[in-house]
Amino acid sequence: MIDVRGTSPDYRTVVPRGAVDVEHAVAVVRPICDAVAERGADALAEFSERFDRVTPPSFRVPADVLERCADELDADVRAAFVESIRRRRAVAETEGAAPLTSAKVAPGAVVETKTVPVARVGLYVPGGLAPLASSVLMNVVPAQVAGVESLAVASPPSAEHGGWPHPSILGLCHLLGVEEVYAVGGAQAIALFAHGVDGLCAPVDLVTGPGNIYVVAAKRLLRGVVGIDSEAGPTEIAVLADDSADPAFVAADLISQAEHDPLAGSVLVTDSPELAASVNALLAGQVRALANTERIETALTGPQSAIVLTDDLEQGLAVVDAYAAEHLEIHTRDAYAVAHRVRNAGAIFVGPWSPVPLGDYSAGSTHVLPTAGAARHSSGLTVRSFTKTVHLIHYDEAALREVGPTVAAFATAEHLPGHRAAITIRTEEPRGDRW
Ligand code: HSO
Ligand code: ZN
Repeated sequence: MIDVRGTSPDYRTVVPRGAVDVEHAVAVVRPICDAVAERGADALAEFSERFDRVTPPSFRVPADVLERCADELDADVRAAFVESIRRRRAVAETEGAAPLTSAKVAPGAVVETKTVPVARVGLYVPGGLAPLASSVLMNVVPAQVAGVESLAVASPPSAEHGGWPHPSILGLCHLLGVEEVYAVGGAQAIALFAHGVDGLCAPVDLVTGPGNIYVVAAKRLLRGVVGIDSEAGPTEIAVLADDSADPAFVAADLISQAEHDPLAGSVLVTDSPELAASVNALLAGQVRALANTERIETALTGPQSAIVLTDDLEQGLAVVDAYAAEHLEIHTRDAYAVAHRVRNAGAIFVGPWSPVPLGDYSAGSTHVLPTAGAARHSSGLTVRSFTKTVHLIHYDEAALREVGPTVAAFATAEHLPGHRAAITIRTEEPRGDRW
Protein backbone atom coordinates (compact mmCIF):
# COMPACT_ATOMS: atom_id res chain seq x y z
CA MET A 1 0.00 0.00 0.00
CA ILE A 2 1.33 3.42 -0.94
CA ASP A 3 -0.33 6.13 1.14
CA VAL A 4 -0.07 9.58 -0.42
CA ARG A 5 -2.80 11.14 1.74
CA GLY A 6 -1.90 14.55 3.06
CA THR A 7 1.17 14.77 0.82
CA SER A 8 1.82 16.11 -2.66
CA PRO A 9 4.79 14.13 -3.98
CA ASP A 10 6.09 14.14 -7.55
CA TYR A 11 3.26 11.95 -8.74
CA ARG A 12 5.33 10.51 -11.59
CA THR A 13 7.45 8.61 -9.09
CA VAL A 14 4.68 7.30 -6.85
CA VAL A 15 4.40 3.94 -8.61
CA PRO A 16 7.67 2.60 -10.02
CA ARG A 17 7.79 0.83 -13.35
CA GLY A 18 9.39 -2.60 -13.75
CA ALA A 19 13.01 -2.31 -14.83
CA VAL A 20 13.47 -3.51 -18.41
CA ASP A 21 16.99 -3.39 -19.81
CA VAL A 22 16.38 -2.96 -23.53
CA GLU A 23 19.94 -1.76 -24.17
CA HIS A 24 21.32 -5.08 -22.96
CA ALA A 25 18.92 -6.87 -25.29
CA VAL A 26 20.04 -4.63 -28.19
CA ALA A 27 23.57 -5.98 -27.74
CA VAL A 28 22.16 -9.52 -27.84
CA VAL A 29 20.10 -9.03 -31.01
CA ARG A 30 22.66 -7.02 -32.99
CA PRO A 31 24.56 -10.09 -34.32
CA ILE A 32 21.24 -11.79 -35.06
CA CYS A 33 19.97 -8.86 -37.12
CA ASP A 34 23.34 -8.48 -38.88
CA ALA A 35 23.36 -12.17 -39.75
CA VAL A 36 19.89 -11.98 -41.31
CA ALA A 37 21.00 -8.96 -43.35
CA GLU A 38 24.14 -10.77 -44.53
CA ARG A 39 23.14 -14.41 -44.85
CA GLY A 40 19.36 -14.23 -45.31
CA ALA A 41 17.49 -17.55 -45.16
CA ASP A 42 20.53 -19.47 -43.87
CA ALA A 43 20.61 -17.24 -40.81
CA LEU A 44 16.84 -17.58 -40.34
CA ALA A 45 17.23 -21.37 -40.35
CA GLU A 46 20.03 -21.24 -37.81
CA PHE A 47 18.11 -18.97 -35.40
CA SER A 48 14.89 -20.85 -35.83
CA GLU A 49 16.61 -24.04 -34.71
CA ARG A 50 18.38 -22.25 -31.85
CA PHE A 51 15.51 -20.19 -30.43
CA ASP A 52 12.33 -21.96 -31.53
CA ARG A 53 13.84 -25.49 -31.52
CA VAL A 54 12.26 -26.21 -34.88
CA THR A 55 12.81 -25.38 -38.53
CA PRO A 56 9.55 -24.63 -40.31
CA PRO A 57 8.83 -26.67 -43.48
CA SER A 58 9.20 -23.32 -45.29
CA PHE A 59 9.61 -19.78 -43.97
CA ARG A 60 6.70 -18.61 -46.11
CA VAL A 61 3.50 -20.27 -44.94
CA PRO A 62 1.76 -21.73 -48.02
CA ALA A 63 -1.78 -20.66 -48.93
CA ASP A 64 -3.23 -24.14 -48.37
CA VAL A 65 -1.91 -24.20 -44.78
CA LEU A 66 -3.55 -20.82 -44.08
CA GLU A 67 -6.81 -22.03 -45.58
CA ARG A 68 -6.75 -25.30 -43.67
CA CYS A 69 -6.15 -23.48 -40.38
CA ALA A 70 -9.15 -21.24 -41.06
CA ASP A 71 -11.31 -24.27 -41.93
CA GLU A 72 -10.27 -26.07 -38.77
CA LEU A 73 -11.00 -23.19 -36.40
CA ASP A 74 -13.36 -24.15 -33.63
CA ALA A 75 -16.81 -22.77 -34.55
CA ASP A 76 -17.07 -20.59 -31.42
CA VAL A 77 -13.57 -19.22 -31.89
CA ARG A 78 -14.26 -18.48 -35.53
CA ALA A 79 -17.46 -16.63 -34.63
CA ALA A 80 -15.53 -14.66 -31.96
CA PHE A 81 -12.90 -13.71 -34.55
CA VAL A 82 -15.52 -12.60 -37.07
CA GLU A 83 -17.45 -10.47 -34.58
CA SER A 84 -14.28 -8.94 -33.11
CA ILE A 85 -13.04 -8.07 -36.61
CA ARG A 86 -16.38 -6.45 -37.37
CA ARG A 87 -16.23 -4.27 -34.25
CA ARG A 88 -12.57 -3.30 -34.69
CA ARG A 89 -13.27 -2.40 -38.32
CA ALA A 90 -16.31 -0.29 -37.37
CA VAL A 91 -14.15 1.77 -35.01
CA ALA A 92 -11.18 1.88 -37.42
CA GLU A 93 -13.41 3.43 -40.05
CA THR A 94 -13.81 6.46 -37.77
CA GLU A 95 -10.11 6.78 -36.87
CA GLY A 96 -8.45 8.12 -40.00
CA ALA A 97 -7.69 11.66 -41.01
CA ALA A 98 -9.37 13.33 -43.99
CA PRO A 99 -7.46 12.32 -47.18
CA LEU A 100 -6.91 15.97 -48.12
CA THR A 101 -7.36 19.26 -46.31
CA SER A 102 -6.51 22.63 -47.72
CA ALA A 103 -5.60 25.99 -46.16
CA LYS A 104 -5.56 29.21 -48.15
CA VAL A 105 -3.19 31.37 -46.11
CA ALA A 106 -3.30 34.39 -48.47
CA PRO A 107 -4.58 35.00 -52.00
CA GLY A 108 -2.81 32.50 -54.31
CA ALA A 109 -1.10 30.79 -51.37
CA VAL A 110 -2.35 27.29 -50.69
CA VAL A 111 -1.00 24.51 -48.48
CA GLU A 112 -2.67 21.13 -48.68
CA THR A 113 -2.27 18.37 -46.12
CA LYS A 114 -2.52 15.03 -47.86
CA THR A 115 -2.84 11.79 -45.90
CA VAL A 116 -1.42 8.70 -47.60
CA PRO A 117 -1.02 5.12 -46.43
CA VAL A 118 2.39 3.56 -45.91
CA ALA A 119 3.04 1.29 -48.92
CA ARG A 120 4.24 -1.90 -47.26
CA VAL A 121 3.95 -2.99 -43.64
CA GLY A 122 5.27 -5.94 -41.63
CA LEU A 123 3.19 -7.03 -38.66
CA TYR A 124 4.75 -9.05 -35.88
CA VAL A 125 2.57 -11.42 -33.85
CA PRO A 126 4.24 -12.97 -30.81
CA GLY A 127 3.97 -16.64 -29.89
CA GLY A 128 5.42 -16.39 -26.39
CA LEU A 129 3.61 -17.19 -23.17
CA ALA A 130 0.27 -17.34 -24.98
CA PRO A 131 -0.46 -17.23 -28.73
CA LEU A 132 -2.06 -13.82 -29.05
CA ALA A 133 -4.26 -14.20 -32.12
CA SER A 134 -5.97 -10.95 -31.15
CA SER A 135 -2.76 -9.12 -32.06
CA VAL A 136 -3.32 -10.19 -35.67
CA LEU A 137 -6.59 -8.37 -35.91
CA MET A 138 -5.40 -5.37 -33.88
CA ASN A 139 -2.61 -4.85 -36.43
CA VAL A 140 -4.16 -5.99 -39.67
CA VAL A 141 -7.57 -4.30 -39.46
CA PRO A 142 -6.35 -0.70 -39.04
CA ALA A 143 -3.65 -1.27 -41.69
CA GLN A 144 -6.26 -2.48 -44.17
CA VAL A 145 -8.66 0.35 -43.36
CA ALA A 146 -5.78 2.83 -43.81
CA GLY A 147 -5.33 1.48 -47.34
CA VAL A 148 -1.95 -0.24 -46.90
CA GLU A 149 -1.49 -2.19 -50.13
CA SER A 150 1.12 -4.70 -49.10
CA LEU A 151 0.88 -6.45 -45.74
CA ALA A 152 3.02 -9.26 -44.35
CA VAL A 153 2.67 -11.06 -41.01
CA ALA A 154 5.41 -12.92 -39.13
CA SER A 155 4.99 -15.18 -36.12
CA PRO A 156 7.31 -17.75 -34.52
CA PRO A 157 7.29 -21.36 -35.75
CA SER A 158 6.19 -23.93 -33.21
CA ALA A 159 7.36 -27.55 -32.94
CA GLU A 160 3.95 -28.44 -31.53
CA HIS A 161 2.26 -27.34 -34.77
CA GLY A 162 4.45 -28.97 -37.37
CA GLY A 163 6.85 -26.03 -37.48
CA TRP A 164 4.14 -23.53 -38.41
CA PRO A 165 2.99 -20.61 -36.25
CA HIS A 166 0.00 -21.24 -34.01
CA PRO A 167 -3.01 -22.35 -36.12
CA SER A 168 -5.36 -19.75 -34.61
CA ILE A 169 -2.96 -17.02 -35.80
CA LEU A 170 -2.82 -18.54 -39.29
CA GLY A 171 -6.58 -19.09 -39.43
CA LEU A 172 -7.23 -15.48 -38.45
CA CYS A 173 -4.77 -14.26 -41.12
CA HIS A 174 -6.78 -16.19 -43.70
CA LEU A 175 -10.10 -14.77 -42.45
CA LEU A 176 -8.60 -11.28 -42.83
CA GLY A 177 -7.36 -11.97 -46.36
CA VAL A 178 -3.66 -11.80 -45.42
CA GLU A 179 -1.74 -14.05 -47.80
CA GLU A 180 1.86 -13.21 -46.99
CA VAL A 181 2.71 -14.92 -43.71
CA TYR A 182 6.13 -15.99 -42.43
CA ALA A 183 7.03 -18.62 -39.87
CA VAL A 184 9.75 -16.45 -38.39
CA GLY A 185 9.91 -15.18 -34.81
CA GLY A 186 11.79 -12.84 -32.52
CA ALA A 187 14.47 -10.40 -33.57
CA GLN A 188 14.99 -12.41 -36.79
CA ALA A 189 11.49 -11.48 -37.93
CA ILE A 190 12.10 -7.78 -37.42
CA ALA A 191 15.39 -8.07 -39.35
CA LEU A 192 13.62 -10.00 -42.12
CA PHE A 193 11.08 -7.20 -42.47
CA ALA A 194 13.64 -4.39 -42.20
CA HIS A 195 16.25 -5.73 -44.61
CA GLY A 196 14.21 -8.16 -46.69
CA VAL A 197 15.64 -11.47 -47.86
CA ASP A 198 16.17 -12.04 -51.57
CA GLY A 199 13.67 -14.44 -53.06
CA LEU A 200 11.71 -14.66 -49.80
CA CYS A 201 10.47 -11.31 -48.51
CA ALA A 202 10.74 -7.75 -49.81
CA PRO A 203 11.72 -5.12 -47.22
CA VAL A 204 8.85 -3.24 -45.59
CA ASP A 205 8.47 0.46 -44.78
CA LEU A 206 7.02 0.05 -41.30
CA VAL A 207 7.05 -2.72 -38.68
CA THR A 208 4.30 -2.85 -36.07
CA GLY A 209 3.16 -5.21 -33.37
CA PRO A 210 4.02 -6.25 -29.85
CA GLY A 211 6.73 -8.67 -28.82
CA ASN A 212 9.13 -9.67 -26.10
CA ILE A 213 12.18 -7.67 -25.09
CA TYR A 214 14.24 -9.04 -28.00
CA VAL A 215 11.63 -7.96 -30.50
CA VAL A 216 11.56 -4.53 -28.85
CA ALA A 217 15.38 -4.40 -28.97
CA ALA A 218 15.42 -5.32 -32.68
CA LYS A 219 12.90 -2.57 -33.37
CA ARG A 220 15.08 -0.07 -31.51
CA LEU A 221 18.18 -1.26 -33.38
CA LEU A 222 16.60 -1.18 -36.84
CA ARG A 223 14.57 2.00 -36.44
CA GLY A 224 15.77 4.17 -39.26
CA VAL A 225 16.27 1.24 -41.62
CA VAL A 226 12.53 0.77 -41.12
CA GLY A 227 9.76 2.69 -39.33
CA ILE A 228 8.43 1.23 -36.09
CA ASP A 229 5.23 1.78 -34.16
CA SER A 230 6.41 1.87 -30.57
CA GLU A 231 8.51 -0.01 -28.07
CA ALA A 232 6.00 -2.04 -26.12
CA GLY A 233 6.97 -2.82 -22.53
CA PRO A 234 5.23 -5.08 -20.02
CA THR A 235 1.48 -4.51 -19.93
CA GLU A 236 -0.11 -2.45 -17.14
CA ILE A 237 -3.50 -1.53 -15.77
CA ALA A 238 -4.44 1.28 -13.42
CA VAL A 239 -7.87 1.39 -11.81
CA LEU A 240 -9.21 4.65 -10.40
CA ALA A 241 -12.00 3.76 -7.99
CA ASP A 242 -14.11 5.26 -5.23
CA ASP A 243 -16.29 3.56 -2.62
CA SER A 244 -19.00 2.91 -5.21
CA ALA A 245 -16.77 0.38 -7.01
CA ASP A 246 -17.43 -3.36 -6.89
CA PRO A 247 -14.30 -4.82 -5.27
CA ALA A 248 -14.74 -8.18 -7.00
CA PHE A 249 -14.75 -6.52 -10.42
CA VAL A 250 -11.71 -4.42 -9.55
CA ALA A 251 -9.75 -7.43 -8.26
CA ALA A 252 -10.60 -9.47 -11.36
CA ASP A 253 -9.44 -6.70 -13.68
CA LEU A 254 -6.16 -6.16 -11.81
CA ILE A 255 -5.52 -9.89 -12.12
CA SER A 256 -6.44 -10.03 -15.80
CA GLN A 257 -3.47 -7.96 -16.91
CA ALA A 258 -1.13 -9.48 -14.30
CA GLU A 259 -1.80 -12.74 -16.13
CA HIS A 260 0.28 -11.56 -19.10
CA ASP A 261 3.69 -11.21 -17.57
CA PRO A 262 5.50 -11.50 -14.22
CA LEU A 263 6.58 -7.90 -14.89
CA ALA A 264 3.04 -6.66 -15.58
CA GLY A 265 1.90 -3.73 -13.44
CA SER A 266 -1.51 -3.69 -11.70
CA VAL A 267 -2.25 -0.48 -9.81
CA LEU A 268 -5.34 0.47 -7.84
CA VAL A 269 -5.75 4.16 -7.00
CA THR A 270 -8.55 4.90 -4.55
CA ASP A 271 -9.66 7.31 -1.86
CA SER A 272 -11.54 4.53 -0.09
CA PRO A 273 -9.52 2.54 2.48
CA GLU A 274 -12.51 0.15 2.70
CA LEU A 275 -12.39 -0.58 -1.04
CA ALA A 276 -8.61 -1.00 -0.88
CA ALA A 277 -9.00 -3.53 1.95
CA SER A 278 -11.78 -5.47 0.18
CA VAL A 279 -9.88 -5.68 -3.10
CA ASN A 280 -6.77 -6.79 -1.27
CA ALA A 281 -8.72 -9.49 0.55
CA LEU A 282 -10.29 -10.79 -2.67
CA LEU A 283 -7.15 -11.01 -4.80
CA ALA A 284 -5.68 -14.21 -3.34
CA GLY A 285 -8.91 -16.19 -3.65
CA GLN A 286 -9.52 -15.06 -7.22
CA VAL A 287 -5.95 -15.86 -8.24
CA ARG A 288 -6.18 -19.35 -6.74
CA ALA A 289 -9.17 -20.14 -8.95
CA LEU A 290 -7.17 -19.47 -12.11
CA ALA A 291 -4.45 -21.19 -14.13
CA ASN A 292 -1.38 -18.98 -14.47
CA THR A 293 -1.16 -18.40 -10.71
CA GLU A 294 2.60 -18.10 -10.32
CA ARG A 295 2.94 -15.52 -13.05
CA ILE A 296 0.02 -13.52 -11.62
CA GLU A 297 1.33 -13.62 -8.07
CA THR A 298 4.78 -12.50 -9.17
CA ALA A 299 3.25 -9.56 -11.04
CA LEU A 300 0.91 -8.57 -8.20
CA THR A 301 3.61 -8.67 -5.55
CA GLY A 302 6.27 -6.92 -7.66
CA PRO A 303 7.20 -3.29 -6.97
CA GLN A 304 5.43 -2.27 -10.18
CA SER A 305 2.05 -3.24 -8.66
CA ALA A 306 0.47 -1.31 -5.81
CA ILE A 307 -2.59 0.06 -4.11
CA VAL A 308 -2.32 3.83 -3.82
CA LEU A 309 -4.46 5.52 -1.19
CA THR A 310 -5.40 9.14 -1.91
CA ASP A 311 -7.17 11.96 -0.07
CA ASP A 312 -9.88 12.25 -2.68
CA LEU A 313 -10.73 11.81 -6.34
CA GLU A 314 -8.77 14.93 -7.29
CA GLN A 315 -5.56 13.49 -5.92
CA GLY A 316 -6.42 10.15 -7.53
CA LEU A 317 -6.70 11.90 -10.89
CA ALA A 318 -3.29 13.50 -10.36
CA VAL A 319 -1.78 10.08 -9.64
CA VAL A 320 -3.28 8.31 -12.66
CA ASP A 321 -2.51 11.20 -15.00
CA ALA A 322 1.13 11.18 -13.91
CA TYR A 323 1.35 7.38 -14.13
CA ALA A 324 -0.05 7.47 -17.70
CA ALA A 325 -1.21 3.85 -17.71
CA GLU A 326 -1.47 1.73 -20.81
CA HIS A 327 -4.99 0.79 -19.64
CA LEU A 328 -6.97 2.90 -17.19
CA GLU A 329 -10.30 1.79 -15.73
CA ILE A 330 -12.62 4.28 -14.03
CA HIS A 331 -14.86 2.81 -11.32
CA THR A 332 -16.27 5.95 -9.72
CA ARG A 333 -19.54 7.75 -9.54
CA ASP A 334 -20.12 9.67 -12.74
CA ALA A 335 -17.34 7.65 -14.38
CA TYR A 336 -17.84 9.14 -17.83
CA ALA A 337 -17.26 12.71 -16.61
CA VAL A 338 -14.23 11.58 -14.59
CA ALA A 339 -12.81 9.76 -17.64
CA HIS A 340 -12.93 12.96 -19.64
CA ARG A 341 -10.78 14.69 -17.05
CA VAL A 342 -7.88 12.29 -17.68
CA ARG A 343 -5.23 13.41 -20.13
CA ASN A 344 -2.70 10.57 -19.99
CA ALA A 345 -3.75 6.97 -20.63
CA GLY A 346 -3.42 4.63 -23.61
CA ALA A 347 -7.10 3.72 -23.41
CA ILE A 348 -9.74 4.55 -20.81
CA PHE A 349 -12.33 1.96 -19.81
CA VAL A 350 -15.36 3.72 -18.38
CA GLY A 351 -17.53 2.23 -15.66
CA PRO A 352 -18.04 -1.29 -14.31
CA TRP A 353 -19.18 -2.82 -17.61
CA SER A 354 -16.12 -1.97 -19.71
CA PRO A 355 -13.26 -4.11 -18.38
CA VAL A 356 -9.86 -4.21 -20.09
CA PRO A 357 -10.22 -7.77 -21.48
CA LEU A 358 -13.26 -6.53 -23.43
CA GLY A 359 -10.86 -4.12 -25.15
CA ASP A 360 -8.19 -6.82 -25.49
CA TYR A 361 -10.47 -8.69 -27.88
CA SER A 362 -13.82 -7.38 -28.88
CA ALA A 363 -14.70 -3.83 -27.81
CA GLY A 364 -13.67 -2.42 -31.18
CA SER A 365 -10.85 -0.34 -29.68
CA THR A 366 -7.14 -1.04 -30.20
CA HIS A 367 -5.22 -3.16 -27.72
CA VAL A 368 -1.80 -2.09 -29.00
CA LEU A 369 -1.24 0.76 -26.56
CA PRO A 370 1.61 2.88 -25.19
CA THR A 371 3.24 1.42 -22.06
CA ALA A 372 5.79 2.63 -19.48
CA GLY A 373 4.38 6.16 -19.37
CA ALA A 374 4.58 6.67 -23.13
CA ALA A 375 0.86 7.53 -22.99
CA ARG A 376 2.05 11.01 -21.97
CA HIS A 377 3.08 11.61 -25.58
CA SER A 378 1.98 8.69 -27.75
CA SER A 379 -1.16 6.97 -28.97
CA GLY A 380 -2.26 3.40 -29.50
CA LEU A 381 -2.07 1.67 -32.86
CA THR A 382 -4.89 2.96 -35.04
CA VAL A 383 -5.51 3.73 -38.71
CA ARG A 384 -3.40 6.86 -38.26
CA SER A 385 -0.38 4.74 -37.36
CA PHE A 386 -0.42 3.39 -40.92
CA THR A 387 -0.68 6.72 -42.68
CA LYS A 388 1.56 9.73 -43.02
CA THR A 389 0.88 13.26 -44.07
CA VAL A 390 2.50 15.20 -46.87
CA HIS A 391 2.23 18.95 -47.30
CA LEU A 392 1.72 20.26 -50.83
CA ILE A 393 2.87 23.86 -51.05
CA HIS A 394 1.51 25.82 -53.99
CA TYR A 395 2.06 29.60 -54.16
CA ASP A 396 1.57 31.63 -57.32
CA GLU A 397 3.92 34.47 -58.32
CA ALA A 398 1.94 37.25 -56.70
CA ALA A 399 1.66 35.31 -53.47
CA LEU A 400 5.44 34.70 -53.33
CA ARG A 401 6.13 38.37 -54.07
CA GLU A 402 3.81 39.33 -51.26
CA VAL A 403 5.50 37.10 -48.65
CA GLY A 404 9.02 37.44 -50.11
CA PRO A 405 10.26 40.11 -47.66
CA THR A 406 9.03 38.00 -44.74
CA VAL A 407 11.05 34.98 -45.86
CA ALA A 408 14.06 37.14 -46.70
CA ALA A 409 14.04 38.76 -43.26
CA PHE A 410 13.87 35.37 -41.60
CA ALA A 411 16.78 34.05 -43.71
CA THR A 412 18.83 37.13 -42.87
CA ALA A 413 18.19 36.58 -39.18
CA GLU A 414 19.51 33.03 -39.53
CA HIS A 415 22.58 34.14 -41.54
CA LEU A 416 21.55 32.04 -44.51
CA PRO A 417 21.97 34.30 -47.56
CA GLY A 418 21.50 31.36 -49.93
CA HIS A 419 18.00 30.91 -48.60
CA ARG A 420 17.32 34.62 -49.06
CA ALA A 421 18.70 34.59 -52.61
CA ALA A 422 16.35 31.78 -53.64
CA ILE A 423 13.53 34.20 -52.88
CA THR A 424 15.03 37.47 -54.14
CA ILE A 425 16.17 35.96 -57.45
CA ARG A 426 12.47 35.55 -58.16
CA THR A 427 11.10 38.71 -56.62
CA GLU A 428 13.65 41.49 -57.06
CA GLU A 429 14.26 43.39 -60.32
CA PRO A 430 16.12 43.11 -62.64
CA ARG A 431 15.31 39.49 -63.39
CA GLY A 432 16.62 39.21 -66.96
CA ASP A 433 20.33 38.37 -66.48
CA ARG A 434 20.26 35.66 -63.89
CA TRP A 435 21.69 32.95 -66.10
N1 HSO B 1 -3.72 -6.80 -22.77
C1 HSO B 1 -2.76 -7.01 -23.84
C2 HSO B 1 -3.37 -7.47 -25.12
C3 HSO B 1 -3.95 -8.84 -25.10
N2 HSO B 1 -4.64 -9.39 -24.10
C4 HSO B 1 -3.95 -9.77 -26.09
C5 HSO B 1 -5.02 -10.61 -24.45
N3 HSO B 1 -4.62 -10.85 -25.66
C6 HSO B 1 -1.99 -5.70 -24.05
O1 HSO B 1 -2.83 -4.63 -24.27
ZN1 ZN C 1 -4.66 -8.67 -22.06
